Amino acid sequence: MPKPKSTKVLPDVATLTKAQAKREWTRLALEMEAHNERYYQKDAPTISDAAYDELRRRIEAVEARFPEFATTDSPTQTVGAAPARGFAKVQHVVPMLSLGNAFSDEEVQEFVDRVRRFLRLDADEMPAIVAEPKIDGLSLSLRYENGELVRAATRGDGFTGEDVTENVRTIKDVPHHLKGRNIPSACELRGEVYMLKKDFLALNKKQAEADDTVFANPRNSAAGSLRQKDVSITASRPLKFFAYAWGEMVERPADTQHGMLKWLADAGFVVNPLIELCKSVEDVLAFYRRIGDARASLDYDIDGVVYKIDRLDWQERLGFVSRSPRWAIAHKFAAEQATTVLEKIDIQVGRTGALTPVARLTPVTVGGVVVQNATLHNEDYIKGIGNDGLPIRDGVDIREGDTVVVQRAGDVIPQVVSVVLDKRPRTAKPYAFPHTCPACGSHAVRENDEVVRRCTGALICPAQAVERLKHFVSRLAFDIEGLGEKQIQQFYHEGLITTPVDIFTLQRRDAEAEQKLANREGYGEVSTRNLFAAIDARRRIELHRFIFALGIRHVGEGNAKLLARHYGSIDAFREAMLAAAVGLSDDGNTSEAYQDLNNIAGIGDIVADAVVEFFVESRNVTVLDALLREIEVLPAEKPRQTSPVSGKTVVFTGSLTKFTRDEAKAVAERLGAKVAGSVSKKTDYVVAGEDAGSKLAKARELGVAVLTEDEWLGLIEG
Ligand code: D41
Repeated sequence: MPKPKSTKVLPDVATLTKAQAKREWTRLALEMEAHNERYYQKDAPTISDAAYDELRRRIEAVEARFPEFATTDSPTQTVGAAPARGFAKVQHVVPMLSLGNAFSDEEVQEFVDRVRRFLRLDADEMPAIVAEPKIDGLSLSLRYENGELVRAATRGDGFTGEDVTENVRTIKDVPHHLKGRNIPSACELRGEVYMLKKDFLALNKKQAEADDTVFANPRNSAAGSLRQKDVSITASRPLKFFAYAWGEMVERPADTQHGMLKWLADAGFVVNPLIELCKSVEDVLAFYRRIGDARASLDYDIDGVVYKIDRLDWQERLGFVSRSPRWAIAHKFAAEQATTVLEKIDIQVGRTGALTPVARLTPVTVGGVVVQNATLHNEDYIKGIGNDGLPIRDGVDIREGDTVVVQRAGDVIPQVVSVVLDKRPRTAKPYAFPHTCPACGSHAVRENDEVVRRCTGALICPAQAVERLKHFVSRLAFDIEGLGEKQIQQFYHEGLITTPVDIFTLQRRDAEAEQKLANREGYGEVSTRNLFAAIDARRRIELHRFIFALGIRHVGEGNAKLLARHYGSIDAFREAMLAAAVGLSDDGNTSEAYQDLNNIAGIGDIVADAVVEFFVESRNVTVLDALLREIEVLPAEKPRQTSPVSGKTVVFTGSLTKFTRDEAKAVAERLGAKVAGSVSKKTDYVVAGEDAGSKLAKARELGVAVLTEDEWLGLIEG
């Protein structure tokens, strides 16, 4: 049963004991790692850059107090994440550094002061600084030998990236041969791959129409487009490239940053035309404001500006600390915010059944973009509890009618960050998060410790239908040849297959249809016949595949096998689950059927609850029964029936010395015994280890046979 979540308020780092700090550090490190993976490997961040920076600052604060935590595997010491699988790894000859951040004018002034102190410049000497818009794309390193492009690699963790040479050759802005004079015999040139905002929108539109991946922002779209195994897909995507840096460089063609940029342009690269050479901190800050004002009207996303000391000999003297150069810094833009009215909260159901609340807003311009919708993340976020990297509101809930502050942090989906309580209408009521799925009406549940509420209508929810059908025909489930994800998508959109049952009635319906499958574009007699044959071949299916195919949450291949082995037949499974579903109440589930399910070795509360929830939704059962009229589910290999304990109910109690509780349970079940948690009249044996207590007493009282561990072993081996 879901537990209410408590309000989390982060304690001040300065007040933590060392043990508390270590726990906090571990929590933050794990969280950062997960975000890194989502950002770098999956191109699917779930928090804003600002929230990520906040996380990073907190872990840095912990490490500042306890420097011993800052080990080499701390996320503060590693950039990005190791390369994703699928592409060959490439070592960067010169590592790709990361950039320190400045969030205020003062921090920029401090950066310049630091540089001047380090270089011991005279009081009146100001280092020239190149200011560049910071493109929100992904960095790339290009290796040229004798002027020819030989290798292109993503940044990866800064040391090792992925080989994307063939993909990069399709980007028009990347020259295959360098032009002009002063071409070094070998060099690594670096810059940012990005996508224009308008190209991103057009691509997403096309993707949505094809029911293909829709990207959250131009950056993810650029990353996803670059890292395609099929180069022709990359070639079809409008990727662009700005050059701004270099790694290895055998002979250097210039001795300033701006000279190098000029050389890059002469060599055939696109260099951002907004880059400026600044002579004072005032110049630099004026540039920051000008670019900030122009941000919304630029054709591409930027998330700040970068300042670099112009003289390369000074860059060399300044060197770097940990992974960031002392001679450069990123001046980030604050997340853009605006105030508006939250008119209504809608619930969207994702492809996997997650219920996500969305704020419908009175349209408002946030940093030049009109925002009408914003994410409210989840149920707890609306209540103002929990944080997980999200803005903290300490119990202030969000209500329909509230005036709210909306934030757009460059790349991520706009979010509601706070409520203007002074403007709360007197009539505003706390929002009641629905406990039923708005797409299908099924019960929507939260698991222990999960913030997400999910629809349990696995087989009937239209929001989840395509995903479920894909799962249903997948390799470990029904594995129907010729009926893959693509065909499922197509059939679904044409209304030919909307539930799993439709797969098995397809041929019958086709026989009666006017518009035959065989007459369709892309189909013919042969492929239609093959498809029907492949479907027929799967009308007999093993129980564990069938259970897996149902798409019950947490029931993967392994758990499906455990369930199949335990229940043996689809009828037994179905009956038992219906009995357990009836026993479900708000204070848990005490039915015998549920206990039996929960007692299966390897099946815990979470899995048991998920299976029962599936059966609580009677329409799932209707679809299941309809399926069973079309197919035959083969019984599972039953545990040995002939063992001396098959069919017997056993209770283990006390501390066992010959085997662990789990082992004892697994062995007993393999031999066909049922292992129970408590002693009743139905118990056949109680196996008592040392210090057995109340269960042993109960057994004696009821006259149940009590065995020592050795006697039990003797029994099962005999
Ligand atoms: O436009 C950018 N995203 C950008 C990123 C830029 N204009 N200059 C950059 N310069 C560097 C150094 C100073 C380390 C050569 C960068 C980055 N780094 C960078 N991007 C991501 C991590 C580091």
